[in-house]
Amino acid sequence: MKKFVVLIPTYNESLSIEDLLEKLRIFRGESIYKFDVVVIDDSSPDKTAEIVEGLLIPWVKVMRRSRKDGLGAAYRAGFSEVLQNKNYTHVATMDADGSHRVEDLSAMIAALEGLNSSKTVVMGVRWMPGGRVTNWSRFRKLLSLSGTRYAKLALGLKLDDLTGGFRIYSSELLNSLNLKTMHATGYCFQIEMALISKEAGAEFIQVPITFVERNFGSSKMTAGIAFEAFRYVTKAGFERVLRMNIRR
Ligand SMILES: Nc1nc2c(ncn2[C@@H]2O[C@H](COP(=O)(O)OP(=O)(O)O)[C@@H](O)[C@H]2O)c(=O)[nH]1
Ligand SMILES: [Mg+2]
Repeated sequence: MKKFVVLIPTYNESLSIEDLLEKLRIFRGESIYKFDVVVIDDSSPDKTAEIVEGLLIPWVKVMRRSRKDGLGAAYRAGFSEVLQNKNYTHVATMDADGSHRVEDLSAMIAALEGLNSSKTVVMGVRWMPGGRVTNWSRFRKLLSLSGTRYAKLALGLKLDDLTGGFRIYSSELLNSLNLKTMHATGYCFQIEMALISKEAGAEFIQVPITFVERNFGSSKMTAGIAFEAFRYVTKAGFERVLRMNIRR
């Protein structure tokens, strides 16, 4: 029997997190999978962590971190924490702001049935037939689409949404990765995870999702975060070409 834990990184998500947890509570009640949730909070000044703890939901834990340290660092710390619990067979990741819909999570869990390997990644994908983005500015759409296309080409990854963070990893895959050698702080983390998962021989399945831009709070995306991803992909792409030439 599969046992899931859902990781939700938060920074100033006090206006969204309760709604998401309520939707997860309803889904959990109907599902055969009694998953746990870990909210990874970077000491949000808007007291996101205190709000979640105040809800006193037995299957929801808060992992408090001392300062805002980026999405990548939060996820790496979250993975290390939950992998200590050997009961978890799968780790799902999703945003706190309502952009990742609980309805799509159930389709992603169902997609696991079609996988054969023990090292697996289910990718929630906006840029494939059936996938959608609502309420996003043209600029954000362009940034996400061109970022994915560039990374796909440079890194030779046959995946259609490399910057999104709605995924399910098998614990066996995560345990085989050396998370300590990863450096990405921002959204580049998602690209790096896809790349090292592929290098570890993971089997991927893509599930179309509808990404709904947040109604409350604000995005933590910055030009610096986008540039970090561009620099990472360019460097990793050159290294890949060099390796291919050496092998010839
Ligand atoms: N713990 C933690 N979470 C973060 C950090 N930056 C972003 N997040 C969370 O990551 C998720 C995605 O961030 P968001 O700002 O919505 O990105 P966007 O959807 O690309 O605009 C949200 O749940 C954020 O609260 C961070 O530095 N630390
Ligand atoms: Mg968002």
